[in-house]
Amino acid sequence: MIDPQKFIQCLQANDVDFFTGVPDSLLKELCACLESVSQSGQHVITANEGGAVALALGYHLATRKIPLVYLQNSGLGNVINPLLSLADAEVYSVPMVLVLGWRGEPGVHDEPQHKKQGRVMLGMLDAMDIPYSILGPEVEDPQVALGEALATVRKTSAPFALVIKKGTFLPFLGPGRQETKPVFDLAREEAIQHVLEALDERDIVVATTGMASREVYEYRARNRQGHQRDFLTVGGMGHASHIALGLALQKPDRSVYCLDGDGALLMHMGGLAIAGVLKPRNLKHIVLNNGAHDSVGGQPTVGFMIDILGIARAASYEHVFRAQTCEELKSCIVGLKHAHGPSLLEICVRRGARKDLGRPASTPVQNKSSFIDFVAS
Ligand SMILES: Cc1ncc(C[n+]2csc(CCOP(=O)(O)OP(=O)(O)O)c2C)c(N)n1
Repeated sequence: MIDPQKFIQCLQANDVDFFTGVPDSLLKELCACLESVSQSGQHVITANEGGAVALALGYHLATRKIPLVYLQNSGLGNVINPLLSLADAEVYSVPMVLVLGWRGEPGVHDEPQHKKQGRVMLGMLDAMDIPYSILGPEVEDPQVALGEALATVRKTSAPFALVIKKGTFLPFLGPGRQETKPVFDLAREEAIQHVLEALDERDIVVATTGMASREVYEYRARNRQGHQRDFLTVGGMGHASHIALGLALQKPDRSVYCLDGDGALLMHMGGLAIAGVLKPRNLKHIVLNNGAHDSVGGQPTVGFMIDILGIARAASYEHVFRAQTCEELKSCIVGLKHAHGPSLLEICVRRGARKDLGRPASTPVQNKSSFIDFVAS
C-alpha cells in the first residue's frame, strides 16, 4: 500500500504541486493528506470534476507546470467535455495528471450505481486516447509509476490517468482536520427524520446521493412505510433537484420534496436558476448543509461560507427558510409545507453518520417501479 504523504512528496519533488478535484471515498486518505500538506491555494476542492479540469488548465496556462486532478470515476462524465474539447492533444494540448478512484472494479463488491461505470471506465479512457496505469494495494513505492506517468505527460503534453484501486492508500497519519467551521447540534439523519415525519402520505421525496438516501431508506424500513414515496438518487450526484423539478412540473397537485446536500447543490448550482424561473409552486428544496462531502470522508465544501438562501432568492425562489435547531426545523417545515414555491429550506447539520448505517436492500429498478406507481396513484 502507498503512504499518501510519500505519494504527494514524490509529486512535489517532480514539480507537481497544484492539486484539485472532488473527493472520493477510495481517495479519502490522499484527500486528507492534501488538506494538511498543501500551502493555501495549492489545493482546491472544486464544485464538480469538470471545474477541476478547467482550474488545472488555467493553472497550467499561468505557470507552465503540470497540475493534478483527482476524482471518483463517477465524475468521469463531468470531465469528458473539458478533457476532449480543451485539454486534448488535438485542441490545447494541456499536460495534467488525473488520479481516478476506481469504484465498481469488476470482481470487487460495490453498489449498483458503480458497477457499469467501473466496468466501462478503462474502455472510456481508451476511447478518449488517455493513457493510464493502474495502482493497487500491492504497490508500496509510487516512485516508478509516478515517474513513468510524468514522463508520458511531459512527452505528450496531454492528460494521463492513474487509476487507483480500492485499498491502495494507507491511512494518513498526519495531523487531523482543523475544525474551523461552526458545529451544529442536529445530525443529518435526525433532520431527515423530522422532515419525513412531517410530510403527508402523498408527498413525493427525491433524496440526494450518498448517506442521505441511505438514511431515508432506513427511516422507511424502521417505520414499515415501504419505499415507494422516495426516489433515491444513488448516482448522478448533483442532479436530485432537477429530478424533483421534472416531477414537480408534471405533478402540480403533489408536493415534491428534494432532500439535497450542500456538495450536491454546489455541483450543479445552475439548476437553482432554472427551478426558480420555471416557478413550480409545489417544489420544496431542502438542503442538508454540513459544509462537507460527508459521505466520502467529510472533506470541506464552501457550504458554510456562502449564503445559500441569498443565492436561492436571487435565483427567483419564492420562499427561503433556515433552521439550525430542532425547534427551528419543526416550525420551518410547517412554513415550507404551506409556502407556494419554489421554496428552499437550508438545514444546518453536523458532519457524521451512524457507523451501522445500512444500504438499500432493493435494487434501483425495484425502487423505480414502486415509485412510479406511487407517483401515478
Ligand atoms: C459526479 C460524482 N462525483 C463524486 C461522487 C462521490 N460522492 C458521493 S457522495 C459525495 C458527497 C456528497 O456531499 P453532499 O452533497 O454535501 O452530501 P453529504 O455527503 O455531506 O451528506 C461525493 C463526493 C459522485 N458520486 N459523483
